[in-house]
Amino acid sequence: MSGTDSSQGGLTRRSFLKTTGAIVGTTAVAGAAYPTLTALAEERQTGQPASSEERISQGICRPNCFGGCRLNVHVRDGKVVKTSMAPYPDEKNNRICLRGISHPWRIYDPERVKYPMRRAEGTERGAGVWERISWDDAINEIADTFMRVQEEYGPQAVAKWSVSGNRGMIVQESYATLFNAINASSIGPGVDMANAYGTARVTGWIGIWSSNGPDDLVNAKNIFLWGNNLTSAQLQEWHFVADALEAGSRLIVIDPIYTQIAAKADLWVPVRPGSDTALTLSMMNVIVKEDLVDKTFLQDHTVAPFLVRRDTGKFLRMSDLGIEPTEGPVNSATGKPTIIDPVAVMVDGSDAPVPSEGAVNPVLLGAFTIQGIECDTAYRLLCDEIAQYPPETACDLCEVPPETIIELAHYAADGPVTHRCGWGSQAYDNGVHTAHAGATLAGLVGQYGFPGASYGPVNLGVYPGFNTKLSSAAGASTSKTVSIMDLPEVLNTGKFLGKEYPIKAAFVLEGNPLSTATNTNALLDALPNLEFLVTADSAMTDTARYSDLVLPIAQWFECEDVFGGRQANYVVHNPKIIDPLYESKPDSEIVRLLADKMGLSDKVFQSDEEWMRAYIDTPAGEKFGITYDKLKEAGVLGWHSSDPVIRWEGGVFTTPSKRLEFYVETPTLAGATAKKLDVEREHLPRFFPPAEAWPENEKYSEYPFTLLSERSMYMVHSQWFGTGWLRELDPEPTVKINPAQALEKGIDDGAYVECYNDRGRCVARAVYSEAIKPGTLVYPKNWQRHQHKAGSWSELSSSIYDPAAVNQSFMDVLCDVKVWDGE
Ligand SMILES: Nc1nc2c(c(=O)[nH]1)N[C@H]1C(S)=C(S)[C@@H](COP(=O)(O)OP(=O)(O)OC[C@H]3O[C@@H](n4cnc5c(=O)[nH]c(N)nc54)[C@H](O)[C@@H]3O)O[C@H]1N2
Ligand SMILES: Nc1nc2c(c(=O)[nH]1)N[C@H]1C(S)=C(S)[C@@H](COP(=O)(O)OP(=O)(O)OC[C@H]3O[C@@H](n4cnc5c(=O)[nH]c(N)nc54)[C@H](O)[C@@H]3O)O[C@H]1N2
Ligand code: SF4
Ligand SMILES: [Mo]
Repeated sequence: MSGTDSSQGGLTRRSFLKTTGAIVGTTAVAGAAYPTLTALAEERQTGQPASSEERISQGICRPNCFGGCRLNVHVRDGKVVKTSMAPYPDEKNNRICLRGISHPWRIYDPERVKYPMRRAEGTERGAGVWERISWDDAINEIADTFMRVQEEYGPQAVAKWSVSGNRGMIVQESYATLFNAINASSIGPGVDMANAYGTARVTGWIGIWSSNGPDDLVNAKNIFLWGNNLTSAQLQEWHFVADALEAGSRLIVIDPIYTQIAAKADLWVPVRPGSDTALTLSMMNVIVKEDLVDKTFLQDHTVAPFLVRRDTGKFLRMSDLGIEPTEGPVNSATGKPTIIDPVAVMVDGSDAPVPSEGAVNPVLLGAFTIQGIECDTAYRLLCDEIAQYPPETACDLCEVPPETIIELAHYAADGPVTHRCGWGSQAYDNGVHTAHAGATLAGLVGQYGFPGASYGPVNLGVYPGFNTKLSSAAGASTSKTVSIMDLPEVLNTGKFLGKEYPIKAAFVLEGNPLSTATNTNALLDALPNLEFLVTADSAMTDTARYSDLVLPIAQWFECEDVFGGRQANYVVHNPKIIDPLYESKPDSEIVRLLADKMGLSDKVFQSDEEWMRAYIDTPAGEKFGITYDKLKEAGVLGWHSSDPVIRWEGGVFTTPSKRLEFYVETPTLAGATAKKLDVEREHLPRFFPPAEAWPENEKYSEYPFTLLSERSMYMVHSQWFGTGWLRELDPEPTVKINPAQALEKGIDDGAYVECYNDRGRCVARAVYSEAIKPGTLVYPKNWQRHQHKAGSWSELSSSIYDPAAVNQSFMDVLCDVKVWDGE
């Protein structure tokens, strides 16, 4: 049982319950008898009452785990008694996990937020003393405060603050519409962007992640998993890997930790945390040295032969040589003709440059001075970079023996090869370069565009038929997105990008940033500058606990929504299966109430059905035969053939040149940030050590452990944190430590230890694990603060990020560990 509900930071259970009005949670979690569930169990034991017939409806499970599993929701006497797997039309997508079967607990969780609640007057934020209020009062207070704050400080002073918590479309659309209408700021979540931008700047953008479909793994001869703990974090995908292993694929896992999936691998490579880019550059070094490159692919499908000007770092264009650009077809977006100004390349035997398209056998490796302009081929620049990483040198950086680097290079060149980059190696400062390097490595050996060959994180099929412009139809917000890493500074100074930028009120939805973000002490220190913080959630999360107002939202089976994409290429309808419990309301209704109160009723749809129709019934959707009526009738409709998705077929990319642009001509920022981008360092994949977790860092002698997080299969981020059925299996926060190092520190297996650095601390139960690389500590992330004896993991990480990706550095963290003294 979850007996870890300790007192800390004012957020004690007892103070939480000590309220003026009626309040959420009359049953203690610790050791409690869970009345609702006990009642359900009793009902089951005594057999199904004759009067109660089971009704089964299909819904969709939709946390951000990429799964998107269809579920049968079994209802008896108006109560959800069970959830089970519901089939997709193609059985390869059928699955459910332990979280999926524990929805009844989540729905009837005695700790669920049941009523709108306001922080009791005169109490501190986070003190946990709440007053139950009416919906009218809650809506009036939010609307009045938002209008007052905008009047006083400008429209940007209200911020929409979401992270990744739910993939329902109407929830997202409805809030986006409202916050666009009032020109609110957004807080950028700063998650997952380093591998997204690292790959996109090389291959071009086609949605956030773009590897081949998981059912294509079986076509790969060699599968590399780079920091991708698939058996915990994409467990819905494991069966595709198992199929591939059965079909004879070789599995190579690159991870500092001997994870469950590493145990299934043919080769496990315990790379030093934060050094994948050095390893990848070294593999390329071997590939070039041994001439394993795919020369034709490099010439025809990459920018390798493009000439790069030494003076500007830009591609040499024919216009630089006096050849006037010509007009191409009209661009439908701008209504203007495209300008065709080909990039110059050299071809064998010629002494003058020619346009790249149509050039036969262009020179890959060379330096030229053309009309006085000094140039190198992009491939030469790449080779110069990778020449710095022979295996003997790289070994010192990545702790992988030279012979293993050579072996890895041979596997990477032996196609078809699939590389899956997870989110581990990108969660460091400069993480964007791991994906930039990886995407380049795959191109060097031509591993794109055919079955079994791809580089990227998971494939997320994003249905192209939805009207994704709906929420900004009347205009996008004129205010900015402020990344969560910049937020403390913006709140503290009232400035952003050098200008006045006060943010005074925020509305948190689909996120629990005070648990899931980095450096939460810096956030907590800055939040007093916010006059008003509202959270709409069904769980009393860290963020809800720190808010001024908490709104109870209807959970997924209590309202209608639509879901598209993720790891099955289907659009799924989720009907309202039971009525919203207690006083909870669907998010879209909350939006309507707020809009009404703020005089914006005409900006929002007056019913979910209208919203769904406007979102689903599009000309693009019609081409797929998908309409709201058909979807509601069928429950699930496919939009892709049952063949695996293959990305970049024919070696055609979505970059400006349609080629693989491992040399990035114009590196850009991934989002609005106060930081400047050093363009020079971003053209090519380069190794930069982590900003903090590296021996050269001065903090290293004091804090010698690199603190890594893992995804627990018992939670999706912080969701399911209070689910009793899962807490019986996984009762409290833990941290894995290598036994040899634990002994040195006098730490017994199972003892409470304190992990700490100069930013914060966290107390958890030590678990001896030989699977842990010495020098690292590994914790399952996103337990709530009150579930720890003291502190919280998110206190230890820093706000470090690099502007190319605007991504949080979850793993770039140093700390030390000691036996907890009970304080
Ligand atoms: N159960 C569950 N599933 C989830 C989630 C969840 O919270 N719970 N979250 C979902 C989301 S939003 C995401 S983004 C994905 C994340 O999916 P994954 O990235 O697969 O998940 P992690 O558990 O973070 O795994 C990262 C792995 O990287 C390793 N690692 C750390 N540093 C390095 C390094 O420098 N190099 C290499 N090669 N490896 C390193 C870690 O040891 C770990 O095994 O999971 C999704 N699925
Ligand atoms: N240490 C560490 N921290 C990490 C990471 C890591 O690797 N290590 N990974 C990061 C990554 S990749 C991610 S994506 C983030 C995820 O971070 P978050 O998205 O903040 O994580 P969740 O716990 O899923 O929070 C979602 C919240 O939304 C609520 N919610 C669910 N459905 C709905 C809905 O329909 N409406 C409303 N209003 N609320 C809803 C849930 O109850 C939950 O409290 O975590 C990041 N945090
Ligand atoms: S939590 Fe994810 S993997 Fe589990 S049932 Fe739900 S969607 Fe599927
Ligand atoms: Mo994520």
